[in-house]
Amino acid sequence: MLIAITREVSPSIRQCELTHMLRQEIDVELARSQHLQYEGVLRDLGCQVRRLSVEPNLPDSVFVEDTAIVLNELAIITRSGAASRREETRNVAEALKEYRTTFHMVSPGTLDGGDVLQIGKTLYVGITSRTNESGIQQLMEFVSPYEYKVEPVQVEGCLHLKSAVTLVREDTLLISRSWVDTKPFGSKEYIDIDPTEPFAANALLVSGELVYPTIFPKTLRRLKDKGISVRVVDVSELQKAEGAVTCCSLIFEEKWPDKTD
Ligand code: CIR
Repeated sequence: MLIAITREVSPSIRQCELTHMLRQEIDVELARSQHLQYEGVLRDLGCQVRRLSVEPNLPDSVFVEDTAIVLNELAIITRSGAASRREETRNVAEALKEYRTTFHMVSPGTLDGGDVLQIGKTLYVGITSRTNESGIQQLMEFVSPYEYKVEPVQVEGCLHLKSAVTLVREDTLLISRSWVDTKPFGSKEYIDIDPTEPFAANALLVSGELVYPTIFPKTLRRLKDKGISVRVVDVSELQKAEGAVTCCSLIFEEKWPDKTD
């Protein structure tokens, strides 16, 4: 069984952090209904959605992906590069304790989950305004006993590594080459986003199905032309908060036999 941890959209989402986008009016009710539809798609794809309680004073708390890295063997509670987001980890950590042994990142390390792209036993980690060297070093120390490899990746011009590149099928990456180079990822198949849709590289792969925003029709066509099966969701209001489809959930296998406590 796959678990998807999510959190209701905060009523304060209009005060969200923005780094590379201009502030636009967010329709909070519409954001909530889009988020419900997103959760519905995750359920359709076999996830048991576990929704955490709303955090009225944490504007970005719907973006749970940034608060933790969940691997089969362990979970790491991150320390966001945005000070306003550090409180978000509290009840995510509580929830994750039921499923995994958890480790906590500490100062001066910072890392956002949006900067970690897992491909098998390799964790590609974006070096961004949210993720620093100490965060990457701590991540390496937590995961190396389990034989994961951590590969730092330079990212320029966008918020997170997964704003620039995501896995859309085994060995196939959807990429914005103006924000990240293909070199660190080696010999994979690459699908380039349509250049008129700069935010189009963020896609969420769940059980072999791709969850993808409605508002990038040209890139969507490129995915379909490559034979990729896509479930579209309208997350336009969440995109105004510089979020997209990976950032609204933490998805993992419920049971992992090696959990020690
Ligand atoms: C932030 O700037 O932290 C939020 N407004 C957006 C976070 C999106 N997170 C993600 O894509 N992993």
